Amino acid sequence: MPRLLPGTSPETDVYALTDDGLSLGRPVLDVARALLGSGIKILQYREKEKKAGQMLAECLELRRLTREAGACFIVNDHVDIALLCEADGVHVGQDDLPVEAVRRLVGPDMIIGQSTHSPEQARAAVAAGADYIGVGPIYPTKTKKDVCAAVTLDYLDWVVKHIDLPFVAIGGIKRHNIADVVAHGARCCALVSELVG
Ligand code: TZP
Ligand code: MG
Repeated sequence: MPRLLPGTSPETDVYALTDDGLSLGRPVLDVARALLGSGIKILQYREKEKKAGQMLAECLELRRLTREAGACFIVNDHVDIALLCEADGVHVGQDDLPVEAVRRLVGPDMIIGQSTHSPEQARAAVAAGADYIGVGPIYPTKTKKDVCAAVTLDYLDWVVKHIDLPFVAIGGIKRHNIADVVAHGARCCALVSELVG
């Protein structure tokens, strides 16, 4: 089993992502403290509108808070910031730096996650050396800009059957549907608006 998510449960887990725009005016550090205080063990910093200096400052503090809480800390998009704050991992999308290039920068020990939306992308992520894949959006979501159509539980079923790599289901997952996602084999579910909002 590839390294993933130190300190987290091997059975089911909730993967929380930050989003200042959806946090009802609360600063990201306050939201993160609340998430970690309620038992979240995987936190991704995902802030699309902020400048690099602010992102680095927030990630340095989040690294401290996640370490204190024994939680895994992942930075979205920004390999440089992930390295500078000694995050556990970095998460990239299909239009970001390719996984092989990220690996050259971060070395063998940092977790690399990649978002995937199709069987082809999932297979490519495995071949490229990703440590886990994102699987989604399972349901429609307004949280992500330029998001593709929902991949539905069908793509999740395909991943469960064909991909031997940890994966995180994401996209439109809420209190009312998370049990369905878990019933289809997801052991880790990522939520943004449902948690920070
Ligand atoms: N990647 C696929 S869907 C998504 C990301 C980052 C956003 C999920 O947000 P929400 O609010 O949980 O639907
Ligand atoms: Mg990205």
